[in-house]
Amino acid sequence: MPLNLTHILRRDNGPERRFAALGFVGALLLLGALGACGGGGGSSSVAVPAPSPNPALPTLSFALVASGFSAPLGIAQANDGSARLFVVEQGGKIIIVKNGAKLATPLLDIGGKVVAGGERGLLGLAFPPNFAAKKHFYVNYTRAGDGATVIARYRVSSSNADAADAASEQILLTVAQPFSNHNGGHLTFGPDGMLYIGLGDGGAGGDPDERAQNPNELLGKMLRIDVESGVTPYAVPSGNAFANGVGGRAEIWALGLRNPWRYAFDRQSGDLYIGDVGQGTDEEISFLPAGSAAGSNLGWDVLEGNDCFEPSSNCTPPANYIAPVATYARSASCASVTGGYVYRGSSIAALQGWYLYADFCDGRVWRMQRSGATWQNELVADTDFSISSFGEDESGNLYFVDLSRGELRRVQ
Ligand SMILES: [Ca+2]
Ligand SMILES: [Ca+2]
Ligand SMILES: [Ca+2]
Repeated sequence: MPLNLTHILRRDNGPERRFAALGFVGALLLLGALGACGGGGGSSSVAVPAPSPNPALPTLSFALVASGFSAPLGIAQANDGSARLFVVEQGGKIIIVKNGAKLATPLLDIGGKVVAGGERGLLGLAFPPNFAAKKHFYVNYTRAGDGATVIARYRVSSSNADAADAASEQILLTVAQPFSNHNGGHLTFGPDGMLYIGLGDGGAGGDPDERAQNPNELLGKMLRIDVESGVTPYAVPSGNAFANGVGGRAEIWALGLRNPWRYAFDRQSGDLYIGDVGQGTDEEISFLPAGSAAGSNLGWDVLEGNDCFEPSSNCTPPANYIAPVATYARSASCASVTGGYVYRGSSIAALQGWYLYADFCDGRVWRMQRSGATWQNELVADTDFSISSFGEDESGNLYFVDLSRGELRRVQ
């Protein structure tokens, strides 16, 4: 990688930028094709600050739960009392982990529908509230053929709780993708029972068609839709930013995202934390407290983190701009934030109420917590894992998957 990579990234020109600016895709491609990024150790050209001397800082360990996954990039749980974890494999399978063991047969295999690789594939999975009665779930995948993002519902088999009916697909939403990268991919239900769909800006670099700030585009947004009301294919909650369709797309909840890679609501407070992958300078975490109104604008691509991006100086933040609560500098070769969860588990007292997040490329793990008007943000581990996603079990204990090693690990 050229030393002036950052400069290239910011200028948004040339094939080097196109490849390197992929953010998460760059990492995935590099991992898949070259093995150059992540998984090889924490030693990189990045200056890693020493962990805080704070004596309350927990010493975390990451226990292996299950291995042998193929490019795992998501973890979900059904909150149905089964204590199962569901690991999303990029190629299209959802693997069940039950009582600490992988089941041989996946919940679902839609490999035939999915184009996988880079930032594409089966990317997201969410179970609705009251899944035990509903017996269906939602996926986000990149469709073979045209590469569009698909949000679909699948039913669990009536005869086997560990199997989905592969023929039950109901497609709720498709979003055309102009480039292969920045597809977002995460799905989660909020405390309001709505499905939150994070979409990246569509791809390339520098949001060339200015989608993230365009309210008439779904790309570069957090969508919020009601998929459980019985309305086909979905209803739009009345509190959305443009719920009546005037001034923008009715599905939009928040604007100005580049490539949200994992976001989560704190199961206790309902606060929303979003990891947004940066372009050339800043990885960032955004925070929307419970009760936030629709229409928050997270800034991209007027801003990247706290820095002006377009224009590169003297930029005017958009209306309803919400600045990130944490940023860190991208390394010269690779950086990609993986947003995590607020820890509500039982085994690590010193992590209680702290939000955990990581960098996919260099394996660093941080915890952060609001302290009055400011945020405490501390490096808690410097690992050699390729943390593609965190997840929580029914009790709030945290896990992550390592994309390159194919492992599910528990934070403890
Ligand atoms: Ca895309
Ligand atoms: Ca742009
Ligand atoms: Ca931002």
